[in-house]
Parts: sequence; C-alpha cells; structure tokens
Amino acid sequence: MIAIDHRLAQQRTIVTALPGPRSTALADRRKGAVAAGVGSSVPVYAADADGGVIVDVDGNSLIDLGSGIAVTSVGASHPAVAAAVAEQAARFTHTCFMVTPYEGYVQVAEELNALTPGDHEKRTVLFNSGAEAVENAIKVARLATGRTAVVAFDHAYHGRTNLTMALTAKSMPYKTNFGPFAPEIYRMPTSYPYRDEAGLTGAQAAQRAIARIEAQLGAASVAALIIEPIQGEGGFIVPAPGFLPALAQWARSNGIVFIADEVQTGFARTGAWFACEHEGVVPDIITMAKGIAGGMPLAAITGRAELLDAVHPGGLGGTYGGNPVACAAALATLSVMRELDLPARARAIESAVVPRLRALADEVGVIGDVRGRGGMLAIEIVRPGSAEPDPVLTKAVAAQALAAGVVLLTCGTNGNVIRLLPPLVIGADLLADGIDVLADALRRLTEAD
Ligand code: PLZ
Repeated sequence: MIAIDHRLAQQRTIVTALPGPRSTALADRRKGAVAAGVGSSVPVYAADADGGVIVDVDGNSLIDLGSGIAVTSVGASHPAVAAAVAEQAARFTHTCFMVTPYEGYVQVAEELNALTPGDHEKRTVLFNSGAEAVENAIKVARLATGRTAVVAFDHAYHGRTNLTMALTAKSMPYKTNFGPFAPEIYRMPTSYPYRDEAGLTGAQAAQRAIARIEAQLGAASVAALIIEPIQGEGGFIVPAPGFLPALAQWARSNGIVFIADEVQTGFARTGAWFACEHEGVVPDIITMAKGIAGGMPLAAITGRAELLDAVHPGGLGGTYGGNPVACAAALATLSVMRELDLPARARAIESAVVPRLRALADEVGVIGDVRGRGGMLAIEIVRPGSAEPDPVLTKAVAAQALAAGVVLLTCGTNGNVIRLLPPLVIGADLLADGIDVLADALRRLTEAD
C-alpha cells in the first residue's frame, strides 16, 4: 500500500480514560436534549477525524475501524472532498433539482451509470439516505412490473423507514413496537455458509428460497427480489458461491426485478467497485449510499433505463435528493477513489488482516467464523467448542478495544459479530495496531473465563 499524507498524525494516543471528561459531560448534556431512542455505540464525542483516526473532544486519537458504518472510505476529511464541498457551498447550497436543476446531479448520474455493473442503458435517481434509495427501488419495481410482492431475506437490513423496516429482518432494536409494517413483503432463507447445513452449495441455497417463493407466492406475483450481496447489519454474511447468480438468473427468467442493495458494500468497500461484481451478477437496480460522497448525505438508485423511465414524470424525487453540495462531494470522492485505486487498497486490507484473524481464531477458540471481503471483514464470536452465539463477549471485546483506543463495531442478528470497516485509506501500521488491540482484548477476555 502506498502511504498517503494526512493532516492528523496517524497514531493511537490515549490521554484520558475513555470516555474522557468532556465526552462524559456531553453525554450528560445530551440526555436532556436528544431523544433516548437514538443510540451511539461508541460514547466518545468526535472533534476531528482524518484518514484512519478520530480525535475526540478530550484529545484522544482513536483508530477508526468503523468508518461511520462504511461511509468514510476516503477518510472523514479528505482535502479534495472538503474543497469541493466548500467551493460548491460558496456558489449555491440548494435550488432543488425538481425546480432549477444543475449539472452536478447529471454528472453524478452519468458517473454511476458508467460505474455500476452491466453495460446496458441505465438511468439514475439521487436521494438522501440508503433507506430512501431502497424505498424508491421498490416503487420503481412495482410500477414497472405491475406486481406487488417483494421478497427479502433472513438477516436482511434495508433501513428504518416503514417500508424498509418491513424489509429488515431483525426485530430489536429496528422494528419492535413500530408496526404495523408495510404489506406484501415476504422473507425467504438466505445462504449463510457458517450456519447452513454442511455442504449446502450456493445453488442449493438459492433453490431452497426459489422453491419457497414459487410455492408460497408464485413467481408471477413477485415484483422484486432485494438482497445485500454481502449482508451487512445482519452479520457480514458472505453467501456461498453461486447463490447470487442463481437468484439473479431465476429473477430474470421470471420478469422479477433483481435489486442489489449495495448501500454498505458499494464503492470499493469489498475490493471491487460493487460486491455483485465478485460473481459477475448484474442487478436490474442497484441501491447505493454511504461511501458514495465521502460522508455527505447522498444516495442513489441506478437501473435499467426501461425500468426507471417507466415512471411518470414527477413520480420520483424529494426536496433535497441530489443536493448540489452532496453531488460535488460525490464527484470528488469518486475521483479520489479512482486515483488511489481504493478497490486495490480494500484487497490489500483483506490480505493483511484475514491471516491475522485466522491465526487469532486458532488461538482463542471463540471465533466460529472469519469472513468478509476487502475492507468488510468480520469474526463471529461463539461459545468455545460450539456455534452458540456469544453477544456478551462480543460486546465486551468492543468495549475493551474502545478503552484501548480503537473504534470497533459489532453487528449480526444475534449481536455476536465483530466487524471491521476501516477507512480504505488507513495506513498499514495503524491498521496492524488496531488488529493488535482487538487480539489483545480477545486474549484477555478469554483467559479470564
Ligand atoms: N441498506 C445494506 O447497510 C444502513 C444502519 C445503521 P441509511 N446500514 C447502517 C443503523 O442502525 O441505522 C443500510 C444498509 C443497507 C440500507 C441501509 C439504510 O441506509 O442511509 O441508514 O438509511
């Protein structure tokens, strides 16, 4: 990996207890101002961030292995992105693309049409959040097919709005007591190699889902099938090879819109521009957000021209969708990603980290599975000698890592997965230090058992 110059020192420096006094004071203040329903997994308040570090309000420099949930792949303050934002904000922050359009939106659409898998004619619409992109992909699929049923999968995460809550699999904390949910959503088994019966191939896992869809719904009633090519919040689940191509093929031959939700996996994160590419899958519609704009809120759907153009004028939009500042950030982010060859950096992260995680698994006996691709890697934490999820230990590992200055996120339907999502610009030494901290935390907590 070529070293990149950064504004902030790329090192872990702890000067107070974590959280420190200023973070603790802000946490107290927040209680009286911010609704309790909004959680923060890391109780440390950010003051500055760059490359692979977040500096908190107490002056601690933490290693960022979360990228704000897979967003800041180019870092949280890349100078090219910051300059593009400032320059656009100085000209105009908003006109509303539905009122007075501007070039940046068109340019982002052109770039996404060229970058996403498949060389068919494409169209793009821009939105503000991943959930909004997913909602709109479903709107388009229903309108274009004249059908209503939508198939989602076990362990899926697609958002927190009403329709996307219905698509999301996990109840607590996303859905509990927030119903009723949108109708016509059907959940099918996914491919989860670590937990599926041994030897189940991707094609067989796909057939298991397809047989159920055909029996319970009938293919002809299905508008869309939506899936994350690597499931994110559900546990960084990489399906068995052949699963996605078989589903996509079946969808194609039954007139069903195949939607790849690449909100978390997109934009170089998995070592390809999009995770679908690892298996040559070409989705009909792809949903994108997170990494697209270096931290500015922007989301998109890109899909077959005949699907997207089927919608009547005025049928898609929103006040802020494709905000000009966010578009400027996206254009700068995409050019930085190309210039630094972030897909290659993601693959280098995988090569550096996976052998260490495998060695750690041999050593500590509580890592049931090491998986992921590129800069989207995970370990599944289980009770020794079993596959029983251990969310308590998982949480303790993240807490110990934080105490030592590493921001580490968990995920998984059972809360027992530690996920690594470093900024893709992170330096090799800083990354290695972060993995050392994770390893130490696991060693210490398993020795204490
Ligand atoms: N689709 C695949 O990963 C967002 C959610 C964190 P928004 N994932 C992080 C949380 O607890 O809210 C996500 C995703 C996939 C859709 C979404 C939704 O994206 O930008 O959060 O709406």
